[in-house]
Amino acid sequence: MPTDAELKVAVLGLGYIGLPTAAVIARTGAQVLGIDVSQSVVDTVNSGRVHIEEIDLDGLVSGVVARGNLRASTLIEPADVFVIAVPTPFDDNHAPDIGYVLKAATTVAAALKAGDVVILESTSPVGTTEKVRDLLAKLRPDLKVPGTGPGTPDIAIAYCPERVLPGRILVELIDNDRVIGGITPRCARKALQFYRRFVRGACVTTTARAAEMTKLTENAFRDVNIAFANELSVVAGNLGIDVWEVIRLANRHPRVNILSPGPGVGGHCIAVDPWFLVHGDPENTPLIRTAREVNDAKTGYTIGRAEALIEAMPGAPVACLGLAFKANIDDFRESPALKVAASLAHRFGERVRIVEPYADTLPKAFDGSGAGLIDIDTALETCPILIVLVDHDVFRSVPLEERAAKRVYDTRGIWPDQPQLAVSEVSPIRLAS
Ligand code: SAJ
Repeated sequence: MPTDAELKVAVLGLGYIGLPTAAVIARTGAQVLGIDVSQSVVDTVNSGRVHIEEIDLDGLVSGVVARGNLRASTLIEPADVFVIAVPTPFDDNHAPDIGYVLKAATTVAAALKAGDVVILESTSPVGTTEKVRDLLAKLRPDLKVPGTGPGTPDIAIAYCPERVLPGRILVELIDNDRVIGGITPRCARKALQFYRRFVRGACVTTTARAAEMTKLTENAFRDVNIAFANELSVVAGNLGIDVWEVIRLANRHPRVNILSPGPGVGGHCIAVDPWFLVHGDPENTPLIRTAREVNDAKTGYTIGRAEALIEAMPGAPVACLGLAFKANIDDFRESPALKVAASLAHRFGERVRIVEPYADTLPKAFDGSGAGLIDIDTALETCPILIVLVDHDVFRSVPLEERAAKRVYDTRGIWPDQPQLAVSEVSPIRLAS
């Protein structure tokens, strides 16, 4: 293996995972080339700036670009290690689409030479790394690929899923344990040598298929557990019981640890990845499928509860607190909070005001609704109805005296001291999928 300074790494896909990964590897002194299909992303990175918000990423990227350790391009170049970090979306039937992965592998094939290591990091259905191997074998018959017959292969191919949490990406890229699955044990060992250069957490090797399923399992575990909390919140809501108090009390049991209910599950991982498991074995995944359906249905349920509260006070202004898919980030993609707020805005028009400290303007979903963007102080002064949709710190810290007289639907449980609505004021609503 080359020294850190000699090592050439190509990272395909400069998104939420690829760009931080490229920058962290560049910080070790390696020569990193980031590849992206978007010229504007390439130009932004080459000027030392970032196109995504992530804590400390801007400083890191500007430093490694200035030192010449990170460059970006739309075109592939030879490298020692190729890391594929492109999206894996699903279609309307929840079937995974690995088209971007195969396209990236085709790009890699053009630059591949004996001795290289190819690593897939994108969340992928089980069997994808083998499909990458088969494609490379087809496109490069001059190279002996692993797992296709006797003899030492020319290249190594492995799957190593990213597991970082948005908002903590740079910390977790270094500190989290990594699961490294090789097409063969030798492939896993080659990939392990690469990750040991920048990962402080333990690096554990296995097969590519087990590593692929491990990644899907982690996010399905979280989805199932959030679904349990969301189902409880519906039952408790219909009974007029504070679900947050019930969860706090139940969690005092030494072997109970219930997650938090909310307006649904957002982001591009937990709401997507469990479907890859369901699609792989539809007849044997009733629990994982139902959890997905419960979490999706929680958004419609939240809209129904909020509408009932708003209708009970005709004409009163309503503040929706938060649009992001989770606390303290500016990411609105697949956000249940945004879906709830936009639905209320289109139904109740200019009565609805949105508070989102991470937005300068309202997203397109509000076009034509009449809703406006205001700050938290104005909301507290002017809106008798508050719908809490995101647990941003700035909302959490509003003291009781500023909200005690409000009618509040707190979908995130950020204000445990808030007076509860009487059972008679809460209309029972079915959680319909
Ligand atoms: N949520 C709840 N209740 C909870 C926890 C989360 O309603 O108790 C909601 C959040 O508000 C949000 C959604 O779930 O809408 C997802 O948020 P998250 O913080 O659980 O996860 P992500 O999507 O930001 O990141 C997840 C992480 N996976 C796990 O924790 C198992 C991260 O480590 C993965 O790297 C990431 O998915 C990914 O890229 O797969």
